[in-house]
Amino acid sequence: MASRSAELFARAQRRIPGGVNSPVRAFRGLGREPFFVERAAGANIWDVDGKEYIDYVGTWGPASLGHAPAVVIDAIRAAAEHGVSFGIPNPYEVEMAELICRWVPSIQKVRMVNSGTEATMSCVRLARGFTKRDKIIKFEGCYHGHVDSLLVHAGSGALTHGQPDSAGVPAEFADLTIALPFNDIDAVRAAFRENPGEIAAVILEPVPANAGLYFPKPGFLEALRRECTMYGALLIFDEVMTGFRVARGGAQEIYRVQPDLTALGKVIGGGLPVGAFGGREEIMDQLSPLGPVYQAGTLSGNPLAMAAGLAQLRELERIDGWKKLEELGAQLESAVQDSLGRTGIGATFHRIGSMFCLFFMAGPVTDLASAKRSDQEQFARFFNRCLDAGVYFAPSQFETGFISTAHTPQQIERTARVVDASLSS
Ligand code: KE4
Repeated sequence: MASRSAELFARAQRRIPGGVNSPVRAFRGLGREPFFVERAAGANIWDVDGKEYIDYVGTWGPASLGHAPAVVIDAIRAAAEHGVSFGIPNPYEVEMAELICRWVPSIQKVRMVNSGTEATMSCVRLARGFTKRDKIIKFEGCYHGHVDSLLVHAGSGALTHGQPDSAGVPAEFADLTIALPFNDIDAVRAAFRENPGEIAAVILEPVPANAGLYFPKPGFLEALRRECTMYGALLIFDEVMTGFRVARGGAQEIYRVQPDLTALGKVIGGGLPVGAFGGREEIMDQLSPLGPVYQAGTLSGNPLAMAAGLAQLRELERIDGWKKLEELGAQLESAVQDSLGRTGIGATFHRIGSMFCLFFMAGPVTDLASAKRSDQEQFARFFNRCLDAGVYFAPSQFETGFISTAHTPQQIERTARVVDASLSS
């Protein structure tokens, strides 16, 4: 008899393109159909056929406290009793803005939006309005959501599905985007020299996590900061994934480099649709209604989303969640490295805090080109073995895994045994 997931997927494909509302969920290239989720709690998810998994996707990053944490559920319930949406300024928005500016010193003013895509899109428009320039530098493999001008050499699902340059983006848009290899500061310097006075901003994930996970080389972020300052371009950190996850102040706290604008999302919403962008006051004040750069949103600052995000962020601070995430991440890394040493498999494990990725290639992995040398068939076999054993990793070599504070050392230990068996078979 067909599983309920299979029945639902058959129905979904008749009415939803590819049967999914976001391509990364399609399990393409894995030789299996996606499962459908019934419910999630803590570090676990259950599919509609009753199978339980330890979850390392965490709804792609937002679930830093695990799924459905009581503090978030209670906050949503309390807020909902006073109304679900207003379209009118509400106290939650002020509390969220004050918290973000307190935790991320480079952000003097911030505006709420409803997704990471909106956050990066708004950063780019604001940078163009502030500098009165049109060109943007991005890096191959970095993914900044499905913004037209940033779907050029993009990562994440665009990369997984072989569309790093999406159809439907006019050449005129793409021509204004200069895509360079990550970690190549000479290429950045050359681009600035070849486009004098034309580059509005450089946008990047300070820790790229959408082509698998890899890191800025020592000095790279500092050099970008200097080049942008020298040429009058804005430095934009897309911290939709790293914000509030790798540290309370995000990657910019760890690497001590201050961007001019920061895009945020995921963790900030406690699982509800939230994004935000912020930065220097003189830049942010170019936004309507103060300035000429228009940006808006019916549901921006939605009270339920703000209440959920505030509850999650405050709980992370109360329990020093970042310390716990580091401990759990280190436990997983130690076990995986032991397995790699014992099996002799040419694979590269990268981790920062609770974010991790296992590349099926010997390394080093420092940019998209090296990440793409991974053996995707070996990844697919590994992913399927782990899933069959009840461990759900991100369903693509070009994604990143996430641990939550709800994961226990015992679950990490069980995961390590599943990983070891999957690598050994
Ligand atoms: P959303 O529009 O999906 O909320 O955020 C876009 C985005 C922006 N910047 C970074 C660094 C991101 O990682 C993302 C979205 N991440 C993907 C996972 N790699 C979301 C999963 C999906 O597309 O379904």
